[in-house]
Amino acid sequence: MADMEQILDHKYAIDRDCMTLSRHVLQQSHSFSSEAQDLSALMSRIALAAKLIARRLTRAGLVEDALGFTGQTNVQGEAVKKMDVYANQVFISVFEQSGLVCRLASEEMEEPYYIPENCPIGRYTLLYDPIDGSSNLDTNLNVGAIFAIRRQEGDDLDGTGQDLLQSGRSQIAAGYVLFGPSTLLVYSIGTGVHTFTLDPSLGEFILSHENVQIPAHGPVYSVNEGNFWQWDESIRDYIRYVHRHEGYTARYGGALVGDFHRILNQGGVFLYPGTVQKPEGKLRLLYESAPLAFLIEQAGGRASTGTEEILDVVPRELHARTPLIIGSRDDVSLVESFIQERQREEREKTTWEWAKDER
Ligand code: P6P
Repeated sequence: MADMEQILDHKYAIDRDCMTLSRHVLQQSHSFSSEAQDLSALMSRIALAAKLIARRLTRAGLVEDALGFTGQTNVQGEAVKKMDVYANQVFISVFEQSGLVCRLASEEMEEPYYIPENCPIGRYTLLYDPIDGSSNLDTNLNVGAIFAIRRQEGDDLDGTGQDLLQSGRSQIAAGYVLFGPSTLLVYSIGTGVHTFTLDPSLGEFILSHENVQIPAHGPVYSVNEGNFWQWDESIRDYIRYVHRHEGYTARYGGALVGDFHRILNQGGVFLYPGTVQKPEGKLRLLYESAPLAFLIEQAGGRASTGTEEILDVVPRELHARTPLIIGSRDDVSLVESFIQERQREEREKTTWEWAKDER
């Protein structure tokens, strides 16, 4: 008969493999309320979407019509990849017949998408970027999916999602899927940030890192320096600073989720500032910056436009963009200090010119 020590050894391993996403959400909710049950079911559906997309990605080079462009452009004016369309549909399909999500708002769809049979009982809206970083697809580099869940409040009378134009503080859950060597699902319902790793042999996401906390400072700065010529002088000041001080290292993968995941785990800062061509920046608020800002604050970090907390920004339209500076508390503040210094100098210059004109 096995002795107690052997039984306990098995128990740890079995318990670990039993810490699935749906069980963890209920444990984090400390409740079996209807909302807790809803969140658990929502996360399970997102996990199913992640598995379906991961399965296609791992075989994309072998599957007819999986890679390459569709020849269309999306509402962002970006060329649409076949995988963008596939992943967008996967998220829709996993929520049909769910009774959970009445409406989905996606980077790939100009207007929100309604699932009539889920409305009005469906009490939630899913906002998502189904494949983020799709420029990496054809070279087998990491891509991601980003999601946020908001309660379905108010009436979207004209179907354009005007009721979604609220700050990120109204998110009740957020996360991302990182399709890399492992498929990771990182989420928060406001009780910390937790990482799950897909075990393909089980077909389950299993808890691999609970209560992720970002260091107050880290060595990594992640930005596309090819845009240097397009940046505000204050951002150039920050880049010149890190070029001239020891202890910094540049990492940029061209896909937000992978760059963010590195910062979350190692510390540092990711920046996508406004440019001459895109003064508001490139990244979208509702389904890219706001979900990641929700996560980073839960992990002890910060997310800013440079002058405002991302989670306080109220968008004027569904696909609104914002500049994004996100990561370790001290590193985000350092970038902001260069912006504040330039603003101070500008005010002094204006005052001086005004005084000179008065003389
Ligand atoms: P750039 C991918 O298209 C994306 O939206 C983000 O995933 C990524 O951080 C950014 O754009 C990269 O943009 O201009 O550096 O190629």
